[in-house]
Amino acid sequence: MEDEIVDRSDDPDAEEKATVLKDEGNTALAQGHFLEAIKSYSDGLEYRPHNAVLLSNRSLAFIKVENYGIAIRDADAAIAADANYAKGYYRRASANFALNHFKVARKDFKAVCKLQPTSRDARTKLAACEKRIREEAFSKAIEAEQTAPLSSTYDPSVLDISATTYEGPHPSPHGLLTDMDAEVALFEPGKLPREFVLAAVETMKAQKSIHKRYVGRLLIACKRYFESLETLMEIPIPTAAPSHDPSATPRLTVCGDTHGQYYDVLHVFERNGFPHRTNPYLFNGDFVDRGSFSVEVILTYLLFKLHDPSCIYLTRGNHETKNMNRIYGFEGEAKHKYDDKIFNLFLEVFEWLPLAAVVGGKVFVTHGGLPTDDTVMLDDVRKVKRGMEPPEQGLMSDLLWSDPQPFPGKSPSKRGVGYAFGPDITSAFLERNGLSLLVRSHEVKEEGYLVEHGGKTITVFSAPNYCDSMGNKGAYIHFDASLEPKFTQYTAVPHPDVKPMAYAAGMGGMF
Ligand SMILES: [Mn+2]
Repeated sequence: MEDEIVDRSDDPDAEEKATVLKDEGNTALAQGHFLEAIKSYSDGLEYRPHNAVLLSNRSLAFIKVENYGIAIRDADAAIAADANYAKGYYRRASANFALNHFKVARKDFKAVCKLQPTSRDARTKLAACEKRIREEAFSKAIEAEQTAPLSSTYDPSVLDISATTYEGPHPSPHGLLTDMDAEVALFEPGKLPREFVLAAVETMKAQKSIHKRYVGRLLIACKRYFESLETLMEIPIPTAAPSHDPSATPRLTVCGDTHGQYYDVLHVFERNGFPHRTNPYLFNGDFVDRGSFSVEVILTYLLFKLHDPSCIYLTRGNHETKNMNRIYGFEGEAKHKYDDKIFNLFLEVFEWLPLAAVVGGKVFVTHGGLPTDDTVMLDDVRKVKRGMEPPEQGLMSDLLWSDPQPFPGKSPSKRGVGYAFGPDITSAFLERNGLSLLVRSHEVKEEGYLVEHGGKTITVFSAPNYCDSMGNKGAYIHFDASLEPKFTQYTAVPHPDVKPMAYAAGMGGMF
């Protein structure tokens, strides 16, 4: 990090000013204005650089924007400033928890329990951490047994659909089928009727659900389909205009994070047309978590994918992962709206999502950013193995987690996974691979997008007013045959009254 640190601790009113800035930070944090909170705490730290409260509060604000790496650094400093300040250990434990470093987190939760022997919350968190360590040990133990994936044993046919109580649509134009083979055949890639997909979208918009039997079939079929794809997709620019708007230039639409904001996704479709082979979309990861309509978002994408694989393309984001889903709501939501098995089928689908795409032969698209190793070629990306959660480090983690930085070179990531890459790294990667542009997502941007690295790196983010509190615009990009990016911005639309992370309650304020 190259932040300028100014020391104003000699200011005669330093104490007072630091307190005012801390209060401002706390107010911003409570309103979900995380970036403003970070700014206020940072300003306060110029007056009181070793204030444990400011450091620990900024650590929490960094956790909120998933910058676990710097959150740990701040918590370290808070603990160094005051070894008896329990929140310092608590923040460090939370950040390590998000990074799957459960044993390290356990040590800090124990310290919190020792400092606050009567705190029920501290004991609950320690217990949650212990549970995670046991689960990890258990899954390592059964890994050796090569158990069959759920998708190969789960049989949706046993799930009965009551013709009298189910209000949602049926995939067959003839309604509810009794011939299960005929039903399975409808869930072949390219076979799922568009009428069913559009009716399902309307049903979910009205907050009604699609039957579990159909969802199960969809997930099993999608897992198989994604498994057949390469890790790196080649996506062409269409040669014909969108059928819904014949006067428009033929284009591909690229969207960034949508994070369970279903009504904003529908708003994009309203403005820009539904996915269709003449109006294809690429959604660049982070479909789920945060927003409480994540099930609706991912089901909509998968339904279109199965209807016509060339109308929508999906890359995996760092939130299409088990640990993030536990913390940020998708696990709770999927289990609430369906059940444990359906959630596990979602995880299997996520594990097989492609990690990157080359658009029009020239534009590299991936969720996070570029690989650490500066010899990496597109062929190496193609060879990345999927079917697993992202490892601690390596190409998959870099693609899912990295962020650009404005200055040259590489730095340790503020997130604690992946790294930060400068304009020189981007230019070298593009040149080495005969590419012209990097498009990535992964970070909220005030305008919905940001162009960096002398025009070579674009961040696109499609969740407006992220978490119902960030005030940012959303954006999407059109790429026509010229491959010149054309941006469209939009603001958030209202949604039913379910707050972000409504299903993440189990983590109780840690994130
Ligand atoms: Mn992300």
